[in-house]
Amino acid sequence: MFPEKGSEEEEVLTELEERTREDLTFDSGKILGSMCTYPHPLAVKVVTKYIDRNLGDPGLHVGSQRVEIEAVDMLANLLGLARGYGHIVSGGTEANILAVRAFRNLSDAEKPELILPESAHFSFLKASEMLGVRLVWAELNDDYTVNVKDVESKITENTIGIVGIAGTTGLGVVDDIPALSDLALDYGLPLHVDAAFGGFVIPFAKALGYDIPDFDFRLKGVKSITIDPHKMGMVPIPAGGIIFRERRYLESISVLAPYLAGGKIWQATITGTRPGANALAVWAMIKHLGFEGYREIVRKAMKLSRWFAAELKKIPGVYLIREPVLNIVSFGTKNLEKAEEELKKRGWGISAHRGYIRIVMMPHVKREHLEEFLKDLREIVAGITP
Ligand code: 0PR
Repeated sequence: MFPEKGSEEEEVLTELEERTREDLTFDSGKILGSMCTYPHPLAVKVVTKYIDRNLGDPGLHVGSQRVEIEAVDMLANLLGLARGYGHIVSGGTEANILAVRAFRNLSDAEKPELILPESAHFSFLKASEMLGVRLVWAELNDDYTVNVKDVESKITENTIGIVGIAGTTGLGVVDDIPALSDLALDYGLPLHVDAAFGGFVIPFAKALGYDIPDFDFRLKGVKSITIDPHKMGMVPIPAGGIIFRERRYLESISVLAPYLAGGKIWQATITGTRPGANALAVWAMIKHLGFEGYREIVRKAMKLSRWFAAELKKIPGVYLIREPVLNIVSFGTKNLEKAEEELKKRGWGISAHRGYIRIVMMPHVKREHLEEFLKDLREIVAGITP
């Protein structure tokens, strides 16, 4: 009910504290299955300080707009381009929708179709429904990468583009983007890479010597990339990223907003009013951590994931779905549903709804949390009869 009278600030805060008591928090170390984390303190400071900035009316906040453009350029730079065209958006969902929208708008296909791996994130279902683009699913190989031959066999005159994934939601697998890029170039189609998760991992993991396929704009067929600062970038939600190789993609999805207080603009994002603070936080985090800072975060996460995968293998009745590629480890157990239920009862923030349990080594996940988890898992699996 909408209260007639207001309450004291203290009272409101106390009630919220009570009401959110049952939330799991990242600092508890119990959230192992999320791609979010506790944001970096600097990013929190920046968001608080610039909370009123609205990039939906950039003419009012010209400085913030310039910072957003620079943040996009720095992301483009990380991904192998000197200059990129895009935005800091609400998340990977919006970024993927914008890419599909651009591909559709630039195509003259009568019944637009998008070819994407069976491992693609559900955000493409939303894009499909909203944009009237039919999804054509490509099969996966035994290692859960997309089968490039199957992708090729599904290209028709209605194909508007191809999607590859650099860090799948379930397993953190990186598709053979170089092969997809070649295919896209051969057929004159744009390739979108969903690196919502992997974008802030792969460049650093590669620098650390991990053997991961190329996935970014260095491959000429790649025309757009989703890269989310609110995942491994340590920026508060909402902060997604969409980067296009060329300006025309962004132009193809821009609509005119002629009357804004700050003046007329062309707007490409789905959201109108949107947080400038988070875009500033993306910029601030990149400036603050630099390549080296992110590389160290990724070093720890990758090392932890390899250790964790090795520990899992020692548990009878537990098996890896595949060797980890990034800092995601997914495993199955005998009687998985029961194991999930028991783990949840012990307070663990995990899900087994895909037929396995996914553990994401986000920066808040420490070895001691995983040791606790392994202890519980061992007990639970030992107690479950097949
Ligand atoms: N693309 C990929 C490859 C993703 O993994 C995700 C999100 C998206 C796009 C969409 O990003 P947004 O959620 O930012 O729109 N993947 C996570 C997942 O489905 C999202 C998530 C994050 C879910 C934290 C739960 C959670 O606690 O697992």
